[in-house]
Amino acid sequence: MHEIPYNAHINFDSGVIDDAQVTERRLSDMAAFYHDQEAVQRLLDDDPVLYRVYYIAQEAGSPSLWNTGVSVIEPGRVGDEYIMTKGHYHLNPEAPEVYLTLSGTGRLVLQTRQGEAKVLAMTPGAMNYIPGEWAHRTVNVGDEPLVFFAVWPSDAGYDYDTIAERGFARLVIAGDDGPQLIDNPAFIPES
Ligand code: S6P
Ligand code: ZN
Repeated sequence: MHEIPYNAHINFDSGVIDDAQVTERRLSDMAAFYHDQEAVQRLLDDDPVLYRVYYIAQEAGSPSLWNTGVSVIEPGRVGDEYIMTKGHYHLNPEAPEVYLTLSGTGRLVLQTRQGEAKVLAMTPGAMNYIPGEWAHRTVNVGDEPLVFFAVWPSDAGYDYDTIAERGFARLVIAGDDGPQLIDNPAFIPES
């Protein structure tokens, strides 16, 4: 595989990478991922964009080729749940990932198929290491967009189905005193 050096520019405030590809997720793309379905129905008419991912992908297939990207998660809530990503396992459990928060305030929710769970803080400068076997979801708990850079091997792949079917063990919701971590009553463990 012939790799070509590249130079890209990230706007640290908006998260936009010039000339990158973009994936846009609206509420309708992920309605089932939120636990308050009445709140989802109330918001579906407007169908807001919840997050965008600007990315530069290498050809899939080799762990030595890395994809890079910036995710921009909008602030706000769906019911008492903060706006968040779908979350996924990598299909390749040997493909890890690194996140670097550029702006905003978030939580990185992690779990393994064996039932271990962790939640890490995301504030500007936070560097989060995600081992290959850990599912990962980011949650914007602040009032401004959560913007973070990510780098991951091009052979990682995405398993969204497990999360769609079983959910995450922990949810980040808005409590009286700010973000609060609760057990997800609808979570279905794998083991
Ligand atoms: C890719 C990496 C991120 C996410 C992005 C959106 O491995 O973890 O670029 O794709 O934050 O999240 P999701 O769960 O919708 O892909
Ligand atoms: Zn990932």
